[in-house]
Formats: sequence, structure tokens, C-alpha cells
Amino acid sequence: MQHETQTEPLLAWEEFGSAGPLVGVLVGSESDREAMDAALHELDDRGISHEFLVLSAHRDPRAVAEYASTAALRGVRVIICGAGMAAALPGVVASYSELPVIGVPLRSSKSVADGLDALLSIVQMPPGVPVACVSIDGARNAAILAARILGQGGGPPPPDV
Ligand code: RP5
Repeated sequence: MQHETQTEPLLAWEEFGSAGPLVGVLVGSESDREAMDAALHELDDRGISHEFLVLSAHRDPRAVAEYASTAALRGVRVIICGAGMAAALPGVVASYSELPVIGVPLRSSKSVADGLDALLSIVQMPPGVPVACVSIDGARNAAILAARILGQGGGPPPPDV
């Protein structure tokens, strides 16, 4: 069996860290996509690079773990997660990443109490695993908050103590 020869030098850490988008925007379902448009528009308007993925904490937990545990290495600095109903996505992402995570509780036809179910799921994190939370369907505010976090300076976050 023939081995491939490495012809290009490996990326330096700095290059690797700045290669990806600054903000990751995740939603738990295709049905959440439209509700997050305002966040994507706000990031576009501000010229902030971002990526958008549909990843379910309940239906595809391994993919969520993979994304969250590698995002910082790709240069992502803030992660926004929109989810409805049990809305585990922001909390699970925060458990795998030390990046700031902003949760957006989403209302849908299946919601209990107009999205209060998702709001409580996102807010009620255990001590040591913080998730910031904007209002129900507050996608635009999540993007503005992400921009303000990015404005506080570069570099990876210090490790938790
Ligand atoms: C949550 O369940 C998703 O974030 C979505 O808001 C809700 C319903 O998902 P679907 O049944 O529409 O895929 O996990």
C-alpha cells in the first residue's frame, strides 16, 4: 500500500485558529431555521463571519459533541443555539465547549406556554455550565450579544478553574 506524501506544510496554530468563522449558529431542527433568520441577517449586516448548522442534541448527540468540542480549534469564538421544546442544544454545546454559548428559546406550534418550555430548559443550567439566554424568539439579540462578546478582544477563552 502506498502512503501519501505531505507536500504542504501543516497550518501553524495561529492560521488554524483563524481559519474558521467567528460565530457558529446552530438549531435543533429544520423547523427552527426560519426563526433564526434575524440572527443570520444581523451577523451579515455587521460583517461577522458565521456558519449555520442543523444539529439536534437529542436526535444526533454525537454530532453535537463533535461540533462543540472542535469549534474553538477552528476559530469559532461564540456559539448561538436556537432550540424549542426541551431545548437541550445550548446546554449540551456548553458542556462540550468553553466558548460562550447563547441560547435562543424558540416558540413553535408544539411549544408549551408559547415557548416557556424552551426558555426554562435553556436558563436552568447547573452551576459550572453557563448558557446565556435571550428572549423567546430573540434571535437578533443573540447576534448582537455575540458581536459584543467578540468586541471584548481576541484570543481563546482562559480555561475554566
Ligand atoms: C427541538 O424540538 C427543536 O429545536 C425544535 O424546536 C423542536 C421540534 O423539532 P421538530 O419535531 O420540528 O424537528 O429539539
